[in-house]
Amino acid sequence: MSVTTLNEFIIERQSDFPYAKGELSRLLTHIGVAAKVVNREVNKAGLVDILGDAGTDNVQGEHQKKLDIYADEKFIASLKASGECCGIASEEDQNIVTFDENLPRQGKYIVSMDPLDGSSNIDVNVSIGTIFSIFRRVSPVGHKASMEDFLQEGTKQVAAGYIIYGSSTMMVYTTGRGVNGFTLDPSIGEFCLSHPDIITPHSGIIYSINEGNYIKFPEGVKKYIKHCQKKDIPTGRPYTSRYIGSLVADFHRNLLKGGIFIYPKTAGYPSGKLRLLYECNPIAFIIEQAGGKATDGRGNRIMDIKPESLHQRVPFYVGSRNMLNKAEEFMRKYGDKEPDIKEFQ
Ligand code: AHM
Ligand code: MG
Repeated sequence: MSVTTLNEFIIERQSDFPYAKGELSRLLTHIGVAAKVVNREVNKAGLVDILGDAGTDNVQGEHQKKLDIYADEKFIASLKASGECCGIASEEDQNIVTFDENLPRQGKYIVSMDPLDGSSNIDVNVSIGTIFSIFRRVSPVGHKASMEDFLQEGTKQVAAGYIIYGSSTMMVYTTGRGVNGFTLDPSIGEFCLSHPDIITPHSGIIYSINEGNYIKFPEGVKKYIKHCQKKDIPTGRPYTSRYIGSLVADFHRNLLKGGIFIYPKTAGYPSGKLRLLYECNPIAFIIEQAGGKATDGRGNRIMDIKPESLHQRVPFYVGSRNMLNKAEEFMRKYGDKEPDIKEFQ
């Protein structure tokens, strides 16, 4: 049986891009290497003293776990070493990371990433992930990366993907020519092509949303949830509710099985919780390449939103096309205004 490793696949696909010089390929390969290093630590999280709070807060004011910091450092080091990446935006860093050395400044790409997403799940052995989004820089090569490199619309992404550290570890990515998934074979230490040309079902039977926030949701979302729960045998309803609380894991399941994931705006999170640059845009690129859809629930395509700041949040509706269309119909009909936070204080 022949196996295609991630590195072989990346090189094979390089010729998809007529003027490619292997730079993006090198960048992707370095992401794969960092993923393996992080995977090793995630796997032994329960064994070593790396588990637990680092005692610092990240820019969102959320508590950082030690593994978040470890993953952040490893991905930054690997991207820098690739020589192809001139700057990084990370959930864990307030400002963009730029480099003084000549080699990375010659890099033509920038990367936005969430090095370890779903980190509240680390110490309970639940799947977590890394999410990344790659753009060509717009600032001149040879200089430091600038903010405008990062504030590009998602439509300009040249590649995006995620790594899921789950019951097995996988890397799923797109360069705009479909979506492919690779499973890490721990015995040889290689990501092997296991899910070629992923297409998400047009309809599904899974809805994923944090229903603990129900009373804080806009009316349209409440009504859509009730729609999902209502019996209607021809359409497969009632749908089943699945919510891990780890975006990569919730999305990965829905991508393969069909479903909808929603993190709407809520009283308390008037722009939603998830971050446009390094959570929503890369996931949106993947779902569109797999035949699905990603919007803000108001008919605006996520990848068309012009980012205004590095850690910008956006309401996020992503998944199977038919389910997205139905959810948006409810939003139009019943409204997307979140209740006033004062009601809950
Ligand atoms: P994080 O980046 O701090 O880990 O937060 C993002 C996570 C996502 O993985 C997940 O979809 C969401 O937060 C869950 O939020 P909630 O616990 O509010 O449902
Ligand atoms: Mg995150």
